[in-house]
Amino acid sequence: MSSKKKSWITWSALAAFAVVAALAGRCAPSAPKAGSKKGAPAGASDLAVAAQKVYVPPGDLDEYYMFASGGHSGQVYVYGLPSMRHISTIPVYTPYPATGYGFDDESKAMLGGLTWGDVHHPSLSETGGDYDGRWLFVNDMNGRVARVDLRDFKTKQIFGPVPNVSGNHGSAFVTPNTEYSVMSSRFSIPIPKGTAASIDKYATDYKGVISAVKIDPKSGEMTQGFQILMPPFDYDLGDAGKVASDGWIFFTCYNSERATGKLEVTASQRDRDYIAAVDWKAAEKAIAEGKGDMIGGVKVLDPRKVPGIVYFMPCGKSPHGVDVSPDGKYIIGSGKLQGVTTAFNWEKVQTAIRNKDFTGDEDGIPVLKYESIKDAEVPVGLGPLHTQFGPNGECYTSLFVDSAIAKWKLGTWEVIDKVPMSYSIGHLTAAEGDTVSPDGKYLVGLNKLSHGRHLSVGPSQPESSQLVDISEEKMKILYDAFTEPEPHYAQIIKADKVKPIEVYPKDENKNPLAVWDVKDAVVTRKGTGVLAKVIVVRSTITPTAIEVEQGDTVKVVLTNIEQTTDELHGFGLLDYNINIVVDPGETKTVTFKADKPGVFPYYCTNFCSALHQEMQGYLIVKPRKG
Ligand code: K7E
Ligand code: CUA
Repeated sequence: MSSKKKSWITWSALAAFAVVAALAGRCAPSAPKAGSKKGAPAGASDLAVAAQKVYVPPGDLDEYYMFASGGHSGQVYVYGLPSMRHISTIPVYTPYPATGYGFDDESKAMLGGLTWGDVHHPSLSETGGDYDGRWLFVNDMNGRVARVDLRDFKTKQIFGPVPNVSGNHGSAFVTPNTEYSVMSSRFSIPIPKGTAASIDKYATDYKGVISAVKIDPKSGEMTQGFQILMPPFDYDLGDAGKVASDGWIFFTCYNSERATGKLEVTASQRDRDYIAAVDWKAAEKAIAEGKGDMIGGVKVLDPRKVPGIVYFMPCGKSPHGVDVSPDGKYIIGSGKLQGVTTAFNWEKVQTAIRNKDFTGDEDGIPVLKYESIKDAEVPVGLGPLHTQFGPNGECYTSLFVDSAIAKWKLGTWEVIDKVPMSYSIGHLTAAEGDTVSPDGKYLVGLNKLSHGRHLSVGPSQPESSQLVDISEEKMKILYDAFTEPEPHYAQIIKADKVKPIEVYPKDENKNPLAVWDVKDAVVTRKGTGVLAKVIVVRSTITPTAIEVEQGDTVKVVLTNIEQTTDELHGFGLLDYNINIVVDPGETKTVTFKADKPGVFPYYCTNFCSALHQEMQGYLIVKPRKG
C-alpha cells in the first residue's frame, strides 16, 4: 500500500514536470520511473494476478483481436488480447515483401504509384451499431480509405485519393450499419485541388471538406458519397452517432481562428473551437434531390444553400477526440489544451437546433449556444484526447499531458479513478469500445512515447502499449507490450465474431488465366508478349524453365493449386525485383519487361515442405532473334 502511495507522489511530481515540458513545446527528456519498477501494480501478488490474466498458455487462443493502425508504416497490425502478441501484419498503403503485397499487378494497381500512406483510424464494419466482423476500414492522410476483408485479412480496395479532401485525418469512422465511412480535411486548401491562392487569402479562399464514402452493404465496395463545403478549419477526429443520435456524424476541428503560420500560437487564441454535427441523412437526401455544386468532379453541398445539414457545437479549445456514448445520448469532446472534457447532451442539441438557439454562424453554418447543449465539464485532468466506454456508463479518457487514463461516469460526471500510463498516452481502445454494447474487461493505452519500457535500441525507442484491466472499480495495468510504430488508433473485436477462411475455394477463383492442372502450365508468345501460366504446388514451380527474348514483355500468372491451409508458395525472381506470394487457391499476376539478358533463378520463398529448397526454376533471357 505504502509503495503504491509513494509511486503516486513520484508520479504527480513527474506529471507536473511533463506539463511544464509540454507547455514549453518540447518533450520531457526521460521517462517517469514510477516507484515500483513497472509503475503499477505494486505488490508481488498483484503481479502474479496480472501475469495470470495475460498468460495465454501454449495451445490456447486469445479472446480478442486488436487491429492497430501502423501510422506512416502504412500498415495495420493485428494483436491477440490479452496476450498482446503481434500475430499478423496487414499491408494496406505500403508494399510488404513478406506477403508479396505491392509486387503483383493487382496490388500495385491498388497502390496507384504511392508507396506509403499514413494510417490513423481503423474502423470495423458494424451492423446495428455492433462490430460484425466483416471488414475493417482504414484511412490514410492522402485522402484515401481502404477496405480490408476479414475473411482473409487482406486489403481489397483502396478508394481515393478523393477529390477536394486534403489531409484526411478525421476518418475512417463508419456509421452504425456501415452505410458510410467518413473523411474530412485536416489541411484546408483552395478547391478543387490544383487551384493556387496566396496564404493571405486563407480565411476566405481555402476550404475544408467533409466527405462521405458510400459502402455497398453486400460487397463492401466503396464509391463516392456526398461532400460538404466547410469553413477553413482543421478537421481532426470524427465519430458516428448511434441509437439516439443515429443519422448524425460528429467532427472536431481546431483553428476556428482561420489562422496561418505558427498554429501552435495563432490557432490557440479562442477559448472554444467546434464540433461539427452533420445530419448525414439530410445530406444524402439533398444529393439525391440534385442539390450541390460540381467541384473537382464531385457534387459538393454548400451549407449556405442547403441549410440544416450541419451545425457547430462549440467545444473547449482545440478539441482532438470526439466520441459518442454507446446509447448515443452523449457526445464527449475533449479540448486537448484543457483540464476538462465536455459531455454534450444530444437531446439538448436537438432542442437547440429546433429552437434556433444560435449565437451566430460560420460561413452560413449555425453555431449552437454552448450553455444550452452541454451537460457537464468533467475535470478529468490535463490534456484529454480520446474517450472510450464500458458497459455501464463508464468512460475512460486518455490524458496526454498528465500521461494517465481517467475513469469517470456518465450522468454523475464523477471521476472515479486514474491510472498512470508509462509515457504520454494518445488514443486508448476498449474491448468492443465503439459499439452500442462495450464489453468492459480490457482497455489498451496507446502511448505516443515509450522511453524506458523496453530494452534500449538507440535514439529511436521501441513504442509501447499498455493493457489495462477494467473489469473492476479500480483500473490495473496488466502488461506492457511492444507496438509497431506508429500507433494512433486501434479497435478490439471479440475473436468469435471474425470468421477467417482456411483456403481460397477453387470454385471462387474467377481469374480467366488461372490453370489447375500442371499440363496446362505453359508458356505462349504473341509478338513480343510472353504469357507464362505457372502452377505452384508442393514441391515444383511448373514450368521449371521459362525462355524469353530480351525486350519481351513477360506476364507471369501464378496459381497456387493447393487446398490445404497455410500452404503458401512464393515466386522470388532474382535481379528483377520480383517477389510474389500466393495463398492456397489464389492466383496472382506480375508483368515485367525482360530487359536484362542472362539466366535468372526463381524460387519458392515460403517454406512449404521438406523439398521446399528444390522448388526452383530458371528464367532464361536470350538475345532477340533477328
Ligand atoms: Cu494520433 Cu487519432 Cu491521428 Cu489522437 S490521432 S492521439
Ligand atoms: Cu513452395 Cu516453398
